[in-house]
Amino acid sequence: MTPHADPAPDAVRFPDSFTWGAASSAYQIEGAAAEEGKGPSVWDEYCRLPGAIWESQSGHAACDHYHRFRADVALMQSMGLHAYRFSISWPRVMPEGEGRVNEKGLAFYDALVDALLAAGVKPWVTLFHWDFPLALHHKGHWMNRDSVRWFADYTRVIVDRLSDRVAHWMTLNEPQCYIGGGPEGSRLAPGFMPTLAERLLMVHHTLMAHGQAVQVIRERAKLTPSVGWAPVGVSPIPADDRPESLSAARQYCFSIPGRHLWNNAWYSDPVCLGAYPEEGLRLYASDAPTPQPGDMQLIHQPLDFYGINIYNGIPITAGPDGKPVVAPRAVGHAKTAFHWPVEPDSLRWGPRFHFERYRIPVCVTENGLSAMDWVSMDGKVHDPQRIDFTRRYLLALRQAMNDGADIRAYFHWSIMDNFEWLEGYKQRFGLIHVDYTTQQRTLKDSAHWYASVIRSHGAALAENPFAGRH
Ligand code: GCO
Repeated sequence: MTPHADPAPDAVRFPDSFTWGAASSAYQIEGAAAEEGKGPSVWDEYCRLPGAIWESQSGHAACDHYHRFRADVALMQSMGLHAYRFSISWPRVMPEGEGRVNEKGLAFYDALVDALLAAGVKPWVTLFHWDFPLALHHKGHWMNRDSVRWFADYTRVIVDRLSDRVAHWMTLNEPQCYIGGGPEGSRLAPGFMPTLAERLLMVHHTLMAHGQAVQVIRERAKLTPSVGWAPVGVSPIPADDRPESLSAARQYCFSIPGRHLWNNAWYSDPVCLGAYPEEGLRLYASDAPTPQPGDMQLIHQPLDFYGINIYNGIPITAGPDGKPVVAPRAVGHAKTAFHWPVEPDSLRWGPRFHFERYRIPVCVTENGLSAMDWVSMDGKVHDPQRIDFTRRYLLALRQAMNDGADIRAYFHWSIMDNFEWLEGYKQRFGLIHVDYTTQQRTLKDSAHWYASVIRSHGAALAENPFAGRH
């Protein structure tokens, strides 16, 4: 990472209408995993599998947010958050995933939404953030075309109960991850290893479920809804200033780089353009599903925003033929505690490329880092790297807006330290530190700094947050 001069305040101020938030997901923070009628998800079962999760940890207790949400909302209010992005646990509301509704589960989200509104924090709801109902997994998971109906029925229950107070909706979080984006499939729950053809069918059904959920929201929401989704973003970064590298990076952003599912366009083109990309149809060939009449129209529903989760990027340069070439990163480049590269320009180019292709307003629905945070002897949690990281990424996002991209919101991942899937509690992403033994919350220095950024509509990004320190 290189130092650079502090920008002028008016050069970094965001529009007053810009939404500043923070994010979480149900399984990662709620706990109460078997309480008050909640049914099991694939994660509840997967965490019992020996060796699946670091030190055999689980989301069974997590941050106990289910019981502590009022105090947590008060902390969000103290930070001046405009909005809070959280997910709803499908099996907490429908224990078998379909049919029976658990009133106590619905009542929890009712109370959470009311607490947020009373605190002046807008609820942004993600309907699915990986915690697939175990009972439906046993009926075929996303492999079963019935999953489209299951998800639509679940969406209807939530919209009927909450849409008089919730106006912002995301259907799916990161299908690239929960379907198994990597070449070897997915080590995430449920931990099965379908074939490429099976995973491509699962993607098709999950995209259809997205589309039908959008229809349900638009048909039944009481408040006029703003509907989007939250895929992960593969974010190429031009590795140099040559125009051909910019073109190569833009091309790479929507390419299908291999016979795996870690890409943008195989998911986002059907959703935003109504068709699978030709490059993918050629590459996946007979493994690609054959859409039934009406499938692609169902998937291609109008969206009000394109949510995108971006943490880092891929440096791309143009080869002699102008085609994208992945450029090497500098030896010793900056990394997070998760060993992810720190690449602020991913938050310039990822949102910009997606806006240029789909012409839908972009919301950054996740961005943040894991750091080695602990409570210092003074009782505070000093996390200068989260401050510098977030400052750099937000300045890059502001540049995307100067480039002409319509960016509407930023949700920091995460509001609090939480269960980081296969890593258990080893990775701390939170603006708020959680002591998992006592459940004590401590606002980290970054939470106080982020509050100043929100209050100033971004102008505080112009100030060196470490001025005066040696
Ligand atoms: C994801 C998920 C989050 C993660 C976060 C850090 O993007 O993988 O949406 O649940 O916890 O991104 O990995």
